Amino acid sequence: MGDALRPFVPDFKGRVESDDGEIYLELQDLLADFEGPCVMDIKMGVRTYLEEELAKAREKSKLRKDMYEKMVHIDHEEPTEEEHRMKAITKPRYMVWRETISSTASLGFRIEGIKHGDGTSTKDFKTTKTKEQVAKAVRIFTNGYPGVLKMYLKRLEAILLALESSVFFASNELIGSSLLFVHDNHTASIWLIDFAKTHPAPVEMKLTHRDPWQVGNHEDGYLIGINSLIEIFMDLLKE
Ligand code: 4IP
Ligand code: ADP
Ligand code: MN
Repeated sequence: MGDALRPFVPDFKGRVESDDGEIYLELQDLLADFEGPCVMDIKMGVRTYLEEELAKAREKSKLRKDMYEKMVHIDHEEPTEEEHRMKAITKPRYMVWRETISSTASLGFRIEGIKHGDGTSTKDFKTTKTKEQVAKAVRIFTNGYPGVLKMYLKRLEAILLALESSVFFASNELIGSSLLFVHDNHTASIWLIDFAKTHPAPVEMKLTHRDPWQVGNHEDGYLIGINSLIEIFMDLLKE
């Protein structure tokens, strides 16, 4: 709450303890001021798993049947003969594959889900990979809401500036974190959410959030994603 990113994250209201003793963080409801909000969750970064998950998988590879099932559901040809025999794959194997069939690996972000103003929603973006495919989804998301593309672009540019001056961002690795896009007939905004897999990088390690990831450098490619999004929104505005 003391960082340059404060205007771009939900307000932290405090900790609450439920009756069963579980501790929760109470956050501002970002949808509260919207009427019939349209919502898009975009997962940021070129990598979606922690380095420690990779290290664990290398030590003792736990085989995941559920991830094999999710893989063959999209592409039955993807598993190797051995993976087909075991009917299971490791988590990093699944996560890396998901990154490459979507825009994560190439553009530094991917669309996770969209909810429209009428309440209908879709998470069918697993193979949305190219700039043109992303632009098409954003066109549908914003169709019928004049002015929101421009508001989104302005907000993205403000987020980029804040990230570049944020002490928190410079020293933390953001994995699996999202940008939440919300608009209605009156206004549009974007917030940073989901810091479940955000961790301080080793001390003295300043992250660029742009350099390619190599095991050990903790780079996440967050700013690659911001730049790609800015380019896509600029192109859409020119149409
Ligand atoms: C999911 O894959 C997402 O990547 C989840 O990330 C991830 O949870 C899941 O791992 C993985 O199965 P699909 O989106 O293809 O279903 P998120 O929670 O950010 O959506 P983690 O815990 O890595 O964030 P498992 O291990 O929870 O199944
Ligand atoms: P996870 O991915 O672990 O389920 P997230 O923090 O990404 O958790 O939240 C999941 C979804 O909940 C988001 O895509 C968004 O739609 C909604 N959400 C999260 N935080 C807020 C918030 N502060 N206000 C309104 N909606 C939120
Ligand atoms: Mn999330």
